[in-house]
Amino acid sequence: MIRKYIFGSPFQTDAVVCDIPCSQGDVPHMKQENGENLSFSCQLGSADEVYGLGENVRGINKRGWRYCSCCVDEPNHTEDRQSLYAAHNFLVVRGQTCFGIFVDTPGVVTFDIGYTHLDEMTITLVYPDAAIYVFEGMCVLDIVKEFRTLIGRSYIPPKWAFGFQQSRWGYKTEEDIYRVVKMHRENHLPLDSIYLDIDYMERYKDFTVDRERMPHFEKMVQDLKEDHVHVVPIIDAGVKVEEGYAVYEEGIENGYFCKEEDGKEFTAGVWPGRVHFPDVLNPEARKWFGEQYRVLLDMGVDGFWNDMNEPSIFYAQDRLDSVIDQIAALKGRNLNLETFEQFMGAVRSLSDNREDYQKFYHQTPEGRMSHDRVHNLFGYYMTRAAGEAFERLCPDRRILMFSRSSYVGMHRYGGIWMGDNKSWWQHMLLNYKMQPSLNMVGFLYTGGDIGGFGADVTEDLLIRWMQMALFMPLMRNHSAMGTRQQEVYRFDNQKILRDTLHVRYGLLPYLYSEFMKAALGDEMYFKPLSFLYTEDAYAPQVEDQLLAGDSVMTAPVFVQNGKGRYVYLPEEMAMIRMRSLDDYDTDRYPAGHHYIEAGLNETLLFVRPDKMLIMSDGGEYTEDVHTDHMKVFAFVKTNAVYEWYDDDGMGKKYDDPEHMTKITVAADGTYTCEGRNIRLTVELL
Ligand code: MIG
Repeated sequence: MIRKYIFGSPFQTDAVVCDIPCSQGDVPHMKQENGENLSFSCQLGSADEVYGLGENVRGINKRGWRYCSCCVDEPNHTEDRQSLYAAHNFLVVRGQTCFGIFVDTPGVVTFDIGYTHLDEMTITLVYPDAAIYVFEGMCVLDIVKEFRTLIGRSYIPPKWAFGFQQSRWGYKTEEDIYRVVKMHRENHLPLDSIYLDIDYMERYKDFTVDRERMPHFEKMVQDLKEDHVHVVPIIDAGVKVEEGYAVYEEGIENGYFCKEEDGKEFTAGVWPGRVHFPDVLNPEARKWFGEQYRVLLDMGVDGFWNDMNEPSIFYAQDRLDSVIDQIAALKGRNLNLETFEQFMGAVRSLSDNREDYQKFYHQTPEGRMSHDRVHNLFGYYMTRAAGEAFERLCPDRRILMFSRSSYVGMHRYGGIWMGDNKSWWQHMLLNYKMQPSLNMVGFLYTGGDIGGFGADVTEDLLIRWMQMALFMPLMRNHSAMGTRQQEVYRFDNQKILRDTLHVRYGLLPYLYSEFMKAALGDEMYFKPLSFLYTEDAYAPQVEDQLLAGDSVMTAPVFVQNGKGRYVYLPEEMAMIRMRSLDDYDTDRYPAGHHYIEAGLNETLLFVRPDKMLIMSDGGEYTEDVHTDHMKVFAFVKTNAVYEWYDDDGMGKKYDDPEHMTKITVAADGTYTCEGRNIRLTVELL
């Protein structure tokens, strides 16, 4: 049951794809207040749980903190933050009553979830214009599905994007790129793609290639493709201000950049120095910006990542000028506590200053809008620009696309990565917890930088992180310039990392199948235990175990020097302690709490009763993974059935029933396949 309420005159965000009639009267479950700001509150029962908000800090149960939807380039994903790169204004309250709420507004929204008062939740809108949707259902999963149906089908990447991907800010030349790929291939470390960060561009200009560093860019893309490796370049939001640079000149000529009150282009500083922002909220400008991706598509590229699109602002030109004046005035003075604070404050005020959002405008179909009013849409619309262009330019082919900033609705055009995490054990756990929250709001193709972006990784952290990421759809190792090099071939225990990677390629048929079924059915791929085991009183407390697809529960080791971990089983399960594709042991555990050993080279997987995990024999790239023979780990009580989805991984005929194969395994280990005929080796658990 979905109800829609309109407040003021909301901006059409296109988050929602279904037209539903508006309800009259009050928003159910919430008390409305029209104070200084429009707000809605409700009491929380002591046992109520609150889920949602997509990409944000803290737990899966969001209770006990205040969060803010204001997309920001925040490199510190610590507990004291309130916003990261995204605005995902969807929550589900589960308690005496179960309901969901989606606040569709592109301005800033705050969520006080038991922060000011332990037992109260208040949602406050900075601008009182919004469409608010309320969902009622029997359980969280029903509500999520209602919401997901409302916002439309999630983006589906090409199959190769489920392989292992290597990235680092700091690969500068063709030689760098070839070498990284060669090191993977030579050491039999599976790989499907390699990333280009900002250094491939000519002076950080979007849609250009630095021909000194990469003189044979097209050939490199082609050579690597022959080696089954896809090259994925970064695109930044800001367009460099430079005479003679075609993208800049065209944008100026046609008025496609965001402008200030007086009509001149708004100038910010980012990587290239001064930039203008493409006005992606203006449909014509969006189309134009999307067309630019063609330059790289024509060079053979078939994947992109959109960065800095909160948009990140190092400085606004006018503020920089005034700060420089303020600082100059301090020259020669004996700075004390107060004046030094002034100095530091002035410098700190430069980046991502919300006041700057009021200085520039978008030319939207609903008229001119201050950026501040629509701030949270920028990353979404930049990625939409690309997604719409891909539909026009290569309608029958999937292109890999993911973004840093996002809003609900963008999930139809691309995935996201979780931004600049650090090489911290805590961040591995944080990224794990984000997965189900992101799935709730439609983002299925997601993942965090494996090994951590900032700070120096340790070998054991990388190993544990790789194990944790075995089921993350976007499995990418990425790190920042200046940090310890963290490609898998840099470490002593290469065998563990290699075996883990081969396990990933073994898992691909299951992972892809579960991802596709979740995408096509508007369901969650990663679920917290409490969503499935709704009657289990302990399950809501478990935030370091997740269900990955329908058959498997994962329980990674999240602490340094951990030699195992406590695992909670809401029902009897069969464990696979996996060291490599052909080295593992198995055991059954009854429901309850268990301490289970897991050495550094071991990953714990749990198979649910009457479910199975199908595994290929592995491969060194996705096309090398064959499915004519598979191994089946089946935990059969009476009869285990698996619906296996597979397709060519490139085309878009997703709903063809040909893609489904039904595998049934009986208690004696005999099996049948309906659909494709595959040879199975059954291992009863
Ligand atoms: O402010 O392009 O999150 O993945 O390597 C840094 C350089 C800009 C931030 C991205 C990160 C990327 C980096 N970018």
